[in-house]
Amino acid sequence: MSRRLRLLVTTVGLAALAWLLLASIERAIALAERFEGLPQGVRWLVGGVLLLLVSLGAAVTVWWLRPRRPRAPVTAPDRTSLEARIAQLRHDDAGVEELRSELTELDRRRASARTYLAVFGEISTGKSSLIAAMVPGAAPASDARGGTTREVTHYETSAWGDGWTIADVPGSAEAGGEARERLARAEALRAHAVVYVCAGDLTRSQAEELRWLGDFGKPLVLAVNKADQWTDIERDQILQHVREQADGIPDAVLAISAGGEERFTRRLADGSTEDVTRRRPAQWQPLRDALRRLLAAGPSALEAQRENAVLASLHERTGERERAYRADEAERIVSRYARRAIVGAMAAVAPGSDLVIQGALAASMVRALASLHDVRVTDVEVDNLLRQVRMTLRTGTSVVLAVAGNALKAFPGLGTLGGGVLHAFAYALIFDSFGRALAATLAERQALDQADAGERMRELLNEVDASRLRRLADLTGEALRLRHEPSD
Ligand SMILES: Nc1nc2c(ncn2[C@@H]2O[C@H](COP(=O)(O)OP(=O)(O)OP(=O)(O)O)[C@@H](O)[C@H]2O)c(=O)[nH]1
Ligand SMILES: [Mg+2]
Repeated sequence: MSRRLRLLVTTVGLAALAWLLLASIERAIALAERFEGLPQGVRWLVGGVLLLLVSLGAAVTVWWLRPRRPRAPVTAPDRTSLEARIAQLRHDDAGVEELRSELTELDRRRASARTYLAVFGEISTGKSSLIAAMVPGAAPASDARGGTTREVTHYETSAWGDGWTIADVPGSAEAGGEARERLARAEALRAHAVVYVCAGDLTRSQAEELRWLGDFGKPLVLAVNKADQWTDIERDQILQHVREQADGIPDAVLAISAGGEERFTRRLADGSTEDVTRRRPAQWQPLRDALRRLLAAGPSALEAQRENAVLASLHERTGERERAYRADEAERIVSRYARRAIVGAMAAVAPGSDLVIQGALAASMVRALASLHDVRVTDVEVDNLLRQVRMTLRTGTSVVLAVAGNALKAFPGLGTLGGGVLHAFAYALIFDSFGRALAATLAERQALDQADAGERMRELLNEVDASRLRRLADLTGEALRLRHEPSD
C-alpha cells in the first residue's frame, strides 16, 4: 500500500471513529434527559436494572481475567506400594511380566547416567528425519507414507554433550495403530525430556497429546517441523498461532526443518532419466539450543520427574491388569456359587414351588465378591441386598422360568438329568445374573451399591442371549452330572 493511500485510510478511519464517539455521547445525553423526565419510581427501577447489568458485566470480566490455576502435575503412587500390587497379580500373566520389566528398565536407565530423549508426535511429522539430522550416522527409515516407524529404536550420540540416547518411536494417530501408539507413549514417559514434533497448526488431538505430556512436568519442546515449506512471514504467523494453541504447556515452541528426503526424476544429457533421492538440508539449531538449555543440569537432576512419569504409567497399567484379574476371578466365583446353587436346587426344591434364593449361599457369594474388590460389607448390607434380590425374583419368577423352559427345549439333553432340572437351571440363571451384576457394581463403584446392582440384575435376568443360554445350560449339565463328587 502506498504512503498516500495509507494516510487516506487512516484519516477516514479516524473520522469514522470520531463520528461514532460523538453519536454515542449525543445518544447518552438524550437518554439521560429522558431519564430525568421519568417519574421517581421508574427512575429507581431503571437505575437498579442498570446497576445490576453493570455488576454482572464486572463479575463476568473478573471471572474471565482471573489467573488460571496451573494444572496439577500427575503424581504417581510410591514405588513400594506399586511393587506390592504387581506382586499380587497372577505370576504367569505376560502382561505382569511387562510391568516388572518396566521397573527393571527404570533402574537400568538411572544407573546408565545417560540422558534419554524421546522424539514423539503424530505420524509423518518428520520424527525419524529429525533423528537422522540429530544423530550423525543414524539412518532411520523415513517415508512420505504415515506409519513408517513400527517400533521404538534408540540412537546413541555424544555429538552434542554427554551421553545421549534418543528414541525414535512410532507416530501416533495412525488408523489401527493403537498398539504402536501405546509403545510410543510408554517410551515418551521413560525419557528425561520429550520433543513433540508437529508440522503446522496443532490439531485437536495433537493439542490433547501435548497436554497429556505436559501434565508429567518433564522438559518438553514443541518443534514445528517442515518450516522450509513456508516463507519467513508464514513461519512467524504459524509459530505465533501454535504458541497460542500450546497455551504455555511446552518449555519452548520453535520452528525447525528436519530435512527428510525428496525424490525426483532427473533427465540426463543423453536423454535418459534417473530417479534421484536427495536429503533436504536440515535446520534445527534452535532445537539444539533449547535442549542444551533445558537439560544442562544432567540426567540425575531430571531423574525424579522421569521416575514419577514411569510410575504413573505403571500405576495405570497395573490398574488395568488388576481389573482384568478381578474380572476373571469374579467369573470363577460366580460360576462356583452358581454350581452350588444348581446342586442345592436339585436337593431341596419341590417342582412347582416358588424360586427362593438360597440365602446362606448368596450371602457367601456377596462376601467373596466384595472381598475380591476390597470392599467392606456389613451383615446388614448383605441382608438388605438379599432382601431386594428376593423381591426382584418374586416379580421376575415367570421370566426366569420361561428362560429355563427355553433352555430345556433348546438343549434336550438337560431334560434327562432329572425332575428338578427346570429349577436347577433357574438357579443357575439367578446366581449368574446376581453375581455378575454385583461384580460389575463393585468393580465400577468400589462400593456395594444396592440400587445399581439391582438394576443390573434385572437387565441380566431379562436379556439372555443364545451364548449365555448355552453357557448356563452347560454349567447346569456339568454341575448335575458331577453333583455327587466333592466340589471345590
Ligand atoms: N519438506 C519437508 N519434509 C520433511 C521434513 N522432515 C520430514 N519431511 C518429510 O516428511 C515425511 C515423513 O517423514 P518421517 O521422518 O518418516 O516422519 P515420521 O514422523 O518419522 O513418520 P512415522 O514414522 O510414520 O510416524 C517424509 O516424506 C519426509 O521426507 C522437513 O523438514 N521438510
Ligand atoms: Mg518415523
